[in-house]
Amino acid sequence: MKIRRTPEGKTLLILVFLILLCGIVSCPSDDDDDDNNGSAYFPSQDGNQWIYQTTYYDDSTSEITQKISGTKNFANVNCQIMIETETTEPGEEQRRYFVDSGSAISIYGYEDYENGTLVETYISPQPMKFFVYPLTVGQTWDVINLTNVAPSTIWPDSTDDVDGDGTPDTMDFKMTATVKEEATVTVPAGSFNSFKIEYHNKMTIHMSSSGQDFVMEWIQQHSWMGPNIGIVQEINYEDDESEIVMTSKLKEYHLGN
Ligand SMILES: [Ca+2]
Repeated sequence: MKIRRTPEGKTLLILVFLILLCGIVSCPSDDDDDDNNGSAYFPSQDGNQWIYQTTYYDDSTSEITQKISGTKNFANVNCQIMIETETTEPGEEQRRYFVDSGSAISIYGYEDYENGTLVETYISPQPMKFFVYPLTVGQTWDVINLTNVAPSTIWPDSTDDVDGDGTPDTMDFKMTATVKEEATVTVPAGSFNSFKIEYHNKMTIHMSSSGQDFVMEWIQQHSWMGPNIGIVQEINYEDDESEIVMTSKLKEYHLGN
């Protein structure tokens, strides 16, 4: 998903999960072996496309299209490109850069375009491992695990002086993924056997003013991944599960094989 502001303007808190969404949907690579399970789990062939019905916290709706299209050397890594567009934001496009290692899908960053002009580039301080595969219920892994970094390395729009005392602060940030269950999910595109993955964040800000740590933990998102299909459904949260930011349900998909 694109970077969006929540009602409270907590851009930083939702930025990471927005990046995630793309990686989750698919992530191919040139060194992908046609015989491995990755291509079965993640239909990552060039040209594959998914369309989602999305509902936001304010009940507004839109349609999001994600398409795999080409490759690019991004952050010195040969990545495949996932292009996302949204009906409510004509002219805007986000290109996300992924690698499929054969056992994991990682996102390296993204570029935002407006009417064909590059307006923002984000390189993740660490590749973000959104999937490992094959998925099994109960497995868990670190998506990203950063220690003592400047807040702006994770959230480009964030100040590095979070407590406002004139001295930059540092933070730790860890996102953990856990496969919660295997279940059948019904969306407009049909009913699919899926794995429900929970993405949990823990953020620790080391405040220079007090020497204290500010710690925040929250569930950022649930994704239902359908083997051979892609992301079937996704729900993103604000601070916890009671505050839904957006829900996306698969409407149609076009997979070449
Ligand atoms: Ca400070």
